[in-house]
Amino acid sequence: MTGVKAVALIAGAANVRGSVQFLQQPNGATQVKGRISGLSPGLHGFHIHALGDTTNGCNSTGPHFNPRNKHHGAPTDSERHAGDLGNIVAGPDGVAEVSIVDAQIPLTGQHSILGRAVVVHADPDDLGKGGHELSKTTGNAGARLGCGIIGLQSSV
Ligand SMILES: *[C@@H]1O[C@H](CO)[C@@H](O)[C@H](O)[C@H]1NC(C)=O
Ligand SMILES: [Cu+2]
Ligand SMILES: [Zn+2]
Repeated sequence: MTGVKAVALIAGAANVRGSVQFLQQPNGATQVKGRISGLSPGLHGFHIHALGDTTNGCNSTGPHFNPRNKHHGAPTDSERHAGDLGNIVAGPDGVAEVSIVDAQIPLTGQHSILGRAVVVHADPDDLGKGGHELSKTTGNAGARLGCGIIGLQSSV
């Protein structure tokens, strides 16, 4: 199914704010576009987490979305969580422009990301390769600075 659109409004700790849009493409991949401000300059882990629950802030959004029971990895790895979108990069102004296309985060079907959360972290995601005890589960990306629940957007 194409033309499905979703949006997540990012909020959380301190001044982290933003908006991220998801567009399902004809080939089944999902285009992710947005802008997140209030970050420290540099790399920040960026993932789809399993739950759309912000009862306890971004901490309630569960682990990385992982419907195929894989280890954490890079977006380009075959061994990766579906939710592993790697890192976004904030400039000196603390703003990250998000532009990603990924084949494992559909907006329809059994492994849909609708109703789940997108999360931006304090630290870089080591993409599973940092040798830290958390590398294979979270990429050791640190605190959850901001998040938003992925909801359907008007299709016109
Ligand atoms: C989320 O978890 C972190 C790390 O455990 C903690 O420092 C923070 O206060 C928690 N945030 C909320 C809203 O509970
Ligand atoms: Cu995450
Ligand atoms: Zn992961």
